Amino acid sequence: MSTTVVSDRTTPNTPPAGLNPHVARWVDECVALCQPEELHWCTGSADERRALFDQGVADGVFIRLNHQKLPGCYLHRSNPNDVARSEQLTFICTPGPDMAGPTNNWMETKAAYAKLRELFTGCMRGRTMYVVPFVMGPLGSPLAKVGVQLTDSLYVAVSMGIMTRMGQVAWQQLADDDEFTRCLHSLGDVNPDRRYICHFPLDNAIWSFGSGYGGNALLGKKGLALRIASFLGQQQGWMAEHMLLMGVADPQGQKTYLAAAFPSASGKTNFAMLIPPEKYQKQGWRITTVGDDIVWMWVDPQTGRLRAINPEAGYFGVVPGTNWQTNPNAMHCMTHDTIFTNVGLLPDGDVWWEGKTDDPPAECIDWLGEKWTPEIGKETGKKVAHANSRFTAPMTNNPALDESANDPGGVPVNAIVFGGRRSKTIPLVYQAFNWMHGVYVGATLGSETTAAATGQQGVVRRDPMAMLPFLGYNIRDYLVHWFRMRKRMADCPRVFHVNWFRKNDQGKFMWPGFGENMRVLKWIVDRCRGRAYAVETVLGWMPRVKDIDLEGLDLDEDDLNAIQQVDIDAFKMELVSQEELFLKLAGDLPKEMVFQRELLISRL
Ligand code: OXD
Ligand code: MN
Repeated sequence: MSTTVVSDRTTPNTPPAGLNPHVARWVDECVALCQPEELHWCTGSADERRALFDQGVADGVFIRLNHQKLPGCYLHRSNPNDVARSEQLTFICTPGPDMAGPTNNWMETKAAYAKLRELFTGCMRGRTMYVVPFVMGPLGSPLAKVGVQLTDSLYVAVSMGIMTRMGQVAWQQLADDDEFTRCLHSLGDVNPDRRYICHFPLDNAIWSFGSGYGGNALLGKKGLALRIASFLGQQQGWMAEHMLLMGVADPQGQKTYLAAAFPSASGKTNFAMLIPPEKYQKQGWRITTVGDDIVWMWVDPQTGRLRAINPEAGYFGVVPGTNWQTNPNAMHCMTHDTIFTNVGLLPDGDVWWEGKTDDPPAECIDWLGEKWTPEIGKETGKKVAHANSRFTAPMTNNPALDESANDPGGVPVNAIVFGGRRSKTIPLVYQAFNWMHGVYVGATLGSETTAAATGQQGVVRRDPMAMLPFLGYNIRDYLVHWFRMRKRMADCPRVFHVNWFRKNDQGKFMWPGFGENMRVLKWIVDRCRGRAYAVETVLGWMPRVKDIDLEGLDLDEDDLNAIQQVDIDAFKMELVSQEELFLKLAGDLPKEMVFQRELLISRL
């Protein structure tokens, strides 16, 4: 860990003129607690970023990549025990357990502060504390929120500069207000036994100790923009969701915006950056990205329609499997000014991960910093990159960035899409009958677990609205909030469910996915615009085979029928497996959920 004096290289390293007195007081308190050797007030300037990278290289936090090939790019290797979100160590801290609800880990507020204070005491001795002011959301947006993160991780400070609107702008947005999220973070000794990610929604505060992993340590992201914001949204009548946000321009030039919730590492970034097949491009279809992970939505009082912003300013995407075929826009994003975490290092200072190219390199250094060759890989089963290795890149690197990505007024939401990672039972696409049914579809979303969180992979778990790990309060109140949002809207988005991951009996994916998802997207957009036909089924509205364009695909109508097949017996089993969620909610199940389940049973 750094013990160098930053102020030599990144002056001025003093508090900004006219520092907000509430910030000043809180920083003083945290300095007294953590006892850092140095304080670095981040300004967000390009000079500062360069200086921090230089220092990171000197300290061994970063490896400078080949700047001829990858200008401004760096590699970071994390502690091998710290490569994913630690859901079992993530807590909602409130006076009583009911506020946190049955799906969250709960700690009593005072007990949590006492435990954490002990850990934070003196934890930054000999280290630099970075003061990182940031804004979540376009500047001036009615929903934009300011946070200040104090951290002893240079990697975290630099990453926050990519993922948020960081620096001077945050002081301007905050002015003299006391309303900012107090985010305290320390790497501690990166020991999983002393790792706690604690949220205090009633205090608008997050304390994270013992991890440098993005989802645990970049506190603007999962902590502020989802857990704290979901709580604030419920109190104030808006929504914070684990969703991508994309625009679909049709050949007439009309844009339809979709917000889509898929669980972690299940293709949100790929879908948000989709490039339509050539035929569609020629017709004039174009996809633009507003965001790939989080949306904040509110009802415009003038129109009664749902609008949304992406609170983030960058992407923290999974790299394995990403290449110029599967996601060219993500590859563009990574061509400059990107931090790669836990990927392989090639002899020429480039990077590699499984799936980047068909053939592995003859030799490289793996994510653990050890020599790797295909022979070693075969013998030991070791991978070059960690399965949850990541890229961190500014959204301005994306050639398909939506023109409204920085618009404080956000974009209208025409459709909400829920999607799981399901190898069996769940068809490619269907549309919910209405909003209330759509909420039920989202609430009962099931998905196979991935490497984005520690724990067993590939088991189906219920992940309501893909928010299970990110809810800052009781799931009962969250579902009621979703149902009640209907009353605020004069016209509400159409709701859909998709599954790109269905497999046949041979274990092969039945649908090609990636850019070809455009074919499903077109049906969704046409449904929103009243241009596409659908048949009523037990699940909802479904396209007929002829409503999905298969031209140019290696699939015939029978294949599509198989992908869309609804097996009633399998669905009855699906209902039984939903009981896992219903039992957790027990007596607290919102009545709308019970009614929707009864209706589904009666249809089956
Ligand atoms: C993420 C996640 O990193 O959901 O976005 O884990
Ligand atoms: Mn996510």
